[in-house]
Amino acid sequence: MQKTIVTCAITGAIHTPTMSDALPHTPERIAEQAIEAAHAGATILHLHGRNPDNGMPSINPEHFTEMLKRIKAETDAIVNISTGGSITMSIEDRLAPATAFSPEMCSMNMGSLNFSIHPLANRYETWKYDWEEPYIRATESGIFRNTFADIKLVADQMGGDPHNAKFEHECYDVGHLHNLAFCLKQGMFKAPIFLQFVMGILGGIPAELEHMKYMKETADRLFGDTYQWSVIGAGAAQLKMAAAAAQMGGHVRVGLEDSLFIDRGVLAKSNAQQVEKVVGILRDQGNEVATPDEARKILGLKGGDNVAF
Ligand code: KMH
Ligand code: ZN
Repeated sequence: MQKTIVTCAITGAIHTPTMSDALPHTPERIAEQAIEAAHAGATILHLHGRNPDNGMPSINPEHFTEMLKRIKAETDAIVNISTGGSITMSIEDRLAPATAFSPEMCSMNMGSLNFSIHPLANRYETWKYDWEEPYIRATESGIFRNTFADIKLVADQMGGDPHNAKFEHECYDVGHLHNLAFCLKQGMFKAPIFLQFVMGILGGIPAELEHMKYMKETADRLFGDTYQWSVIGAGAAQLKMAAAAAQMGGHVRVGLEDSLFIDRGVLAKSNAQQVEKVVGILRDQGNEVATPDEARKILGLKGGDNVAF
């Protein structure tokens, strides 16, 4: 059986500092948690930046420089830099960190959606920083914009020379797989493609096993044997979806970007704690975790020496 690639998404742009003390928001803490996650078995580290003063999502390359250097010095993990930024940012701004550091991988969001986290706002009475509550509530009327022109821009900037990055194609619903099939026909991406089924975000497909099966069947029909796939079960669905995906030949993604929890109602202490737990589940059910070099072969990556950090 093919080995399982474990992605860990360390901080993201969904959760805010009030929601968990474990969520890292300085370059030092993001680097520390990423390194611990890699040592616990994470093959790919999916990274966003944060402003160290207040934890706001950031695309300022200054907030990436030190963390990327430390991660590269202390791990062999594959670095994947988000081009999703946060849903309020323009596509040009969202590209800034990936174009500055030329990682082996970067994310690529395959369609627009009502990416909404506004129900979370009612769980908190006080907030650490003033920006957090309006940021969360504003998603009720926000759209995470990823038009075909936006997708083409990311493909043009990151897919060919000089960056030659492999994309993590974030697909939040079945239609996004069809968007990707259309783009492939235009010659925008090289095989093997790496799909990330993002399940359980309000505005996207729910995290249910029937839906995962249908996403996989659709991908089989559209992409044949030219693709690899992984799953994000957002929130409480994280480990259930990961375990099921691995049994179906898929890869898995965990991390505090997608879920703050380690168990029902129990906040995770760190990203590494989630990685340890999923690696244990994978081993118990007979899946072997891929090393970074094994994943580089599976995904056809350019190699960790060909990055700009
Ligand atoms: N936070 C995930 C649900 C990106 O960074 O491009 C989606 C994501 C997007 O990871
Ligand atoms: Zn992300």
